[in-house]
Amino acid sequence: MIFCQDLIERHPQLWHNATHHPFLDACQSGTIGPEQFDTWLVQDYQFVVEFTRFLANVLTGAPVEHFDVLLGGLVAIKDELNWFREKARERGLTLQADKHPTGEAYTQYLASWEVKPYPVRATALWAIELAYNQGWQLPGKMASPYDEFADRWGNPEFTEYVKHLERQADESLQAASEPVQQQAEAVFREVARLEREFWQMAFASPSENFA
Ligand code: MP5
Repeated sequence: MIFCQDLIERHPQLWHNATHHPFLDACQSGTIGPEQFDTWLVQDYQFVVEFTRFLANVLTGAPVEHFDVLLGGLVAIKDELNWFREKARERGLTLQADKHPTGEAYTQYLASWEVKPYPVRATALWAIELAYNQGWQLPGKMASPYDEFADRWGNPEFTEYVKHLERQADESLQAASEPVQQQAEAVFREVARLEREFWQMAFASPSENFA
């Protein structure tokens, strides 16, 4: 028997590293470099495009009782994609950039999880959303213009959405076999590792990137 919270308790360091990063601290203090932030923005847009496909895929495996929450997520992601385009326009960025190898690796993992049993996909979805929900909130109130970004993933409605995702993942995990629960734990660990690498990719920009 495993619950989502058990996964965090079993891997505290991994989860801490996924949700705390100098990139986020620099957004909080307003000292993040424009290149670092822009790298994150462009690469995260690319990630969210693929994540939208993943979310749609999770819906295809879900019991009908889970549709409400997932359809709400799909509606919200439509607004989010448009919001990314608007933010890119404001900052004079093109979103047509190539994916960085780190983002490419993450989206390849996402695609590979699409064939996993529903409880594994539901756990991955919850972990990915929780990583941003916590990561953007933990440093405390962010400097402008980064406060708008922090609010997107830290606002009370998004927090509530993530709790619903947790409930649904928990429900599906309770009915899952031991091997499926083990797969969910393995995917949770991958999400935590990939989230950390994604922050690191943006923070290292441009020195270690796009050479
Ligand atoms: C999310 C994200 C949250 N935008 N980027 C990464 C690397 N991880 C998680 O997903 P969403 O769809 O923006 O809520």
